[in-house]
Amino acid sequence: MPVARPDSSGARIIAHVDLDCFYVQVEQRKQPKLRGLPTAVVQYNEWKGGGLIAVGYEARNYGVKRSMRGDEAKEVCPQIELVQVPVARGKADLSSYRNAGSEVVSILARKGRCERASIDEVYLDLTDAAEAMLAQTPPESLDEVDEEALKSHILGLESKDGNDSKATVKEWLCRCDADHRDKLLACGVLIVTELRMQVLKETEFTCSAGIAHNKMLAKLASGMNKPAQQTTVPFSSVKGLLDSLPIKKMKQLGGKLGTSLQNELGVTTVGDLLKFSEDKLQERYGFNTGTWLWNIARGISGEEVQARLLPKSHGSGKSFPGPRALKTVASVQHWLNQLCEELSERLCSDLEQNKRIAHTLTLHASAFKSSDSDSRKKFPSKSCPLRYGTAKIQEDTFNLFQAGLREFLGSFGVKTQGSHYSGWRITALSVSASKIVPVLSGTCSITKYFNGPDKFGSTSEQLPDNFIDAAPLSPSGSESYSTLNSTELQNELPGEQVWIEHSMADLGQLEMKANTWNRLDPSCSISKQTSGRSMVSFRN
Ligand code: TTP
Repeated sequence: MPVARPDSSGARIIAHVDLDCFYVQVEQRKQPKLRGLPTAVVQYNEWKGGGLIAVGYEARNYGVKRSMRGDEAKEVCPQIELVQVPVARGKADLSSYRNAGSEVVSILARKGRCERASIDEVYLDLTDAAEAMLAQTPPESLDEVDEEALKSHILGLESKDGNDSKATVKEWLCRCDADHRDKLLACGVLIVTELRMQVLKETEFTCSAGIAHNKMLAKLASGMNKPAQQTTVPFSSVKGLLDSLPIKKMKQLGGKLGTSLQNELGVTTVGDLLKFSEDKLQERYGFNTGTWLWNIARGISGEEVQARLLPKSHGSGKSFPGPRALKTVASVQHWLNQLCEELSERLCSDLEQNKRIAHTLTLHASAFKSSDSDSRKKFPSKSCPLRYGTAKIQEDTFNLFQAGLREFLGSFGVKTQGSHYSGWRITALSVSASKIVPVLSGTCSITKYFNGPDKFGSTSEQLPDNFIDAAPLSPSGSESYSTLNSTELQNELPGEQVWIEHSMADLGQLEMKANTWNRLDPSCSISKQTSGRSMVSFRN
């Protein structure tokens, strides 16, 4: 459930930056001949031309939508260019998109605290940069304002006296009589313009942005004018914005909570919430959620921009819809091995590049019993401490699968071992690594991560990963960047921790030398730097 956080005392300047038709832009950069042409990216699945996962703006003008398959898109736009998602290990490979997202993040992070919210979305806290600009070069002191900044949308601002909109925007940005909040916001507009132009220059990608006094409003604004535009929400226009905003469009209200507000309180827009007292909302939805609802109706949100450039978890998944559902243990093991290989590679590069180590391995699956395909029973998610090394991850994941399958079949009263009963089908598999923390400098601490006491018997905990969330969006590989929203939490399958026996008894005595790393994972080797810090390198 959403949690209310008090609004911070001073005015903040928060931006939400969202890349436009992201996968399409990445593919167009790879193949410049596609630029300007109606283009879409399709999933790795040949059926009816594959499902569209990203649609370029030229194609949208012809009526092409993400919900279509390639064949349908060709009907509405015969000249459409369909690009297939890159493939590796028999499944989609999202690494080029992930890396492209990282390029953008590294540029945006130059101006303020930066939180990577998804593969192509970033929140920025630009308060300090805006305060500094206001103190040194306030917009009112500028003779010229960048043309791109003048194209900004300022909510609630109307052209007057026959002025064209650029002149009106300039006047708003450079007002001497504006209050401190609006002056800071004007600085935010100029800073975000500069950042977006820098992203375009360095990466060739366009992005859109929302600039406001909190994350919630910035996120709402960034989608209002796309592509390659930015929208600002002055304090004075917050009420107008929320009054007409359909309740389900609000972040965290797209799911059950939004439906409950609609059905039980007759709320259709966020503004309708203003009719209810905080007490009433608390009485109906609990203390925290009640206060949160009362706050969002007024555009209040104290949620901080977290300093986070790296994902909170890594995941690799694949779905097997319809006739492709898996029905043998061997086929499940085959695919788990592929997924684990990808996960292990990503864990190793995270360790190498970012010096981070993951602690928890989780398996999620979707399944049904062949004689009972309508059943709502869910395959239980299972977790265990994560051991580095592809073979170990594969072994542990397979054990998690077997534990989950036994429990899943048990829920139907089937007492047999999963491998001896053939009446099950698997329609999706996903394996993820979470609880990722920095490796403290020094070899001892690295040893601790591999052999520490928390390796076994750790307690059951809720994990930030969520198959329901991650798999349908990008069944091929996911990264979780931010905390789950309420809908996701309501759907979340907590990963149950499973005790797995390993022959690790000797690891405690191992010294952290290069050959030690080779024993931990033959695919990783370690070299000692002159500083005494350890570096992991990888042999292919
Ligand atoms: P979005 O930001 O939702 O969309 P977009 O960037 O394609 O377009 P827009 O300009 O409207 O923001 O998603 C980012 C990328 O994530 C998208 O390019 C492809 C991928 N994606 C999926 O793979 N599956 C999905 O269901 C969605 C929504 C996105």
